[in-house]
Amino acid sequence: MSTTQIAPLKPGINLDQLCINTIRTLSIDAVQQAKSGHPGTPMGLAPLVYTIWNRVMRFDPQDPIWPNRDRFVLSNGHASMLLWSVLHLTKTQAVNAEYERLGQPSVTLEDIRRFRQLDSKAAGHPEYHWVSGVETTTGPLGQGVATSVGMAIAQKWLAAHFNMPGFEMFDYNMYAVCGDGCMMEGIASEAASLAAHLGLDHLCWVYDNNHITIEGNTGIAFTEDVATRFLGYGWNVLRVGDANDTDRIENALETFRKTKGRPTFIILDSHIGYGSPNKQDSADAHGEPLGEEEVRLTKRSYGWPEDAKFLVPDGVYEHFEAGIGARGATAHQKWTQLFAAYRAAYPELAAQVEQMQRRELPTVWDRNLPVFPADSKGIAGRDASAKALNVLAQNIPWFLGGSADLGPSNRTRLTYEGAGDFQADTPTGKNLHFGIREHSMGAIVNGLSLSKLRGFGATFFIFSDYARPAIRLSAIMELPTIFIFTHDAMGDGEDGPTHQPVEHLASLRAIPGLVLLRPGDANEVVEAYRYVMHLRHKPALLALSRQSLPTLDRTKYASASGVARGAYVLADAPGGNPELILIATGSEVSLAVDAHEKLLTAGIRSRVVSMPSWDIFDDQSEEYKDSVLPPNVKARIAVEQASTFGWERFVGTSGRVIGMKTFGASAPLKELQRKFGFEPDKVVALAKELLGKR
Ligand SMILES: Cc1ncc(C[n+]2csc(CCOP(=O)(O)OP(=O)(O)O)c2C)c(N)n1
Ligand SMILES: [Mg+2]
Repeated sequence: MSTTQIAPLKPGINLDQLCINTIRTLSIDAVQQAKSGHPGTPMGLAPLVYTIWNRVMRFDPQDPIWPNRDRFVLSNGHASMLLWSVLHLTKTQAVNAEYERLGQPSVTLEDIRRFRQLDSKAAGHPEYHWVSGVETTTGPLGQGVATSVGMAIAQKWLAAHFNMPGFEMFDYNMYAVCGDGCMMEGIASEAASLAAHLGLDHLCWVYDNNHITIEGNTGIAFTEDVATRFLGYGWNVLRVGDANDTDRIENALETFRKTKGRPTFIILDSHIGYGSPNKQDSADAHGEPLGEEEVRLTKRSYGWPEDAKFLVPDGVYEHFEAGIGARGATAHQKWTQLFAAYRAAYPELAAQVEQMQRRELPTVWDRNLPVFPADSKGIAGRDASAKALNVLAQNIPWFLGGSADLGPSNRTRLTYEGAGDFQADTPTGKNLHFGIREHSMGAIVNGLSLSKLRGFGATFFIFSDYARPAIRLSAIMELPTIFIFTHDAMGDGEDGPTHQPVEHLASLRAIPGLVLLRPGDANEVVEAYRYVMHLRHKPALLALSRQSLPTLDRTKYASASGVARGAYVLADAPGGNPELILIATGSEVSLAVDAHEKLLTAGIRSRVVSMPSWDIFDDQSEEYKDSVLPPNVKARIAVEQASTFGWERFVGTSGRVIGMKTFGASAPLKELQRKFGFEPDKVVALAKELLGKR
């Protein structure tokens, strides 16, 4: 490693201070070199992060995915240089997506020199799947703290499920650092309220009370009493009046660890840009380089060599090794020994721990998944989903979730005996109650996924808007989080336009990596779950109907297993060779089938393609795609009760789309179907028009 090794700056120098100033100056130098980034908060929070990492956290840099490690979340992700510095200084090791240790550091000094440059591990903000040791992606303010609540719920569940007398397999703590921005964001309030309700006493948030955001002093927009607010939620609120006082920080963290029954909130009074003679305590220190001259002046104030850049003085790596390195290795080793004894005593539970860590499924995960007989009346997507969920949750011990107060409507409640509710005094429960907090629900289920649980969150599809930033992060992080959204179209009828999604399918299909499925009947719902359960590094979103959908006769039409290919030929012209293709999703599949039967009777060779997932279909071979949508068949109609946006890619320039161009309306579903043209005869008429056969 190419470090500039210089002897300790002053004989007898305090090693703690040397490490803290190393974090500060690495941050300053990286931002200066990149000509972009946020130096001020790393300068202010270096003592905090140093104390948490080197004095308190049980984290083994040699194995950053050890299951019982303490978790550290930097919710004010713009201060990423804090994380890059400690990951580097602790020599945290890299792990790949297959959970193998690569024998190389997670963040090198070269990465830090190349902060914010292409392929550097030291990216602008902490990126979960990109850098080992980053527990969750942060940057959108508030997400990190809310995600930490999901991690804390996971810790409670894991402890309740796995710990046995004499075997404390899961007792880790969560530390989340956040700033004024996180405190202002609504998602943090939602999550804080739930965290206290659930008594998540392994959770500690440290609030960087520096009174500065981008536009200046927080006095311009944020004058609430944060301490009183958190007391009101039911948190244990502590204050540390001097962010440079590592002993007081350590004391507060010790109080946290001793506090039972509620989470801890530490208000840390700090100075953004600490040590910079002209920029300390000003918004100028927030998001731009200090400038060459100010860098010198600042280094002088730290007693640092003014010309040294990216300096890691002798003794610093060693001090981290003696601190977090030794403590983490010992704790990890003890845990590994304990786990060996645990495996002997509780082989099944131990096997579960191991499967979970690799995101594997138990061998019997799909036993008893329902198969639905043909039924013209059928059942609703949400009801088919309820049956699947209840089977999956019984087969997969670590599969759990809940709704944002819409469980009875979403049909996501796990009703089998023993499923239970997750509450402070019943932490083995598998029904989570998020309350009406969709945004934090999204972040919390991500937190469950990050903790290797298989979590789902549910609400009406329309309110995916309220959870969208967290859904997006699940995709960026490549987490197998499951979002179950019901009332996916006009089926919400009388509730009217505020409750009828229109643009949601299009906008969520636009999120890279998110697998969206809109199954067309009960058997497609089951097949959708079958597909989703195999995902290890992608989130999935199920858009399900509120109303009954006919269960198609699969002896007449193709098997629902076609869902696994995203789109499949459900019904075809006799002998194939269609002249027209109807493409439909979800509730419009049976409508397309009805139109298809009428077209056949009229002598038109039509084909129905059920397309539950654009995303999965996109991943199929060209050959398969062409077999479903033969390029020479230009007469195509897509039918979907949603914005027509994007369907051109499947119907082409000579095809048509029956979809929504406006918001919906408040009326019974039948009338809405008539008003907006979702009737078999409309499809038939359009088909004839397209083929010139009026
Ligand atoms: C949801 C969201 N909105 C806006 C931003 C842009 N942004 C980044 S940092 C910041 C100010 C944050 O202030 P604070 O948390 O006090 O951080 P400090 O300046 O003290 O480091 C803003 C508005 C963001 N990252 N996320
Ligand atoms: Mg601030």
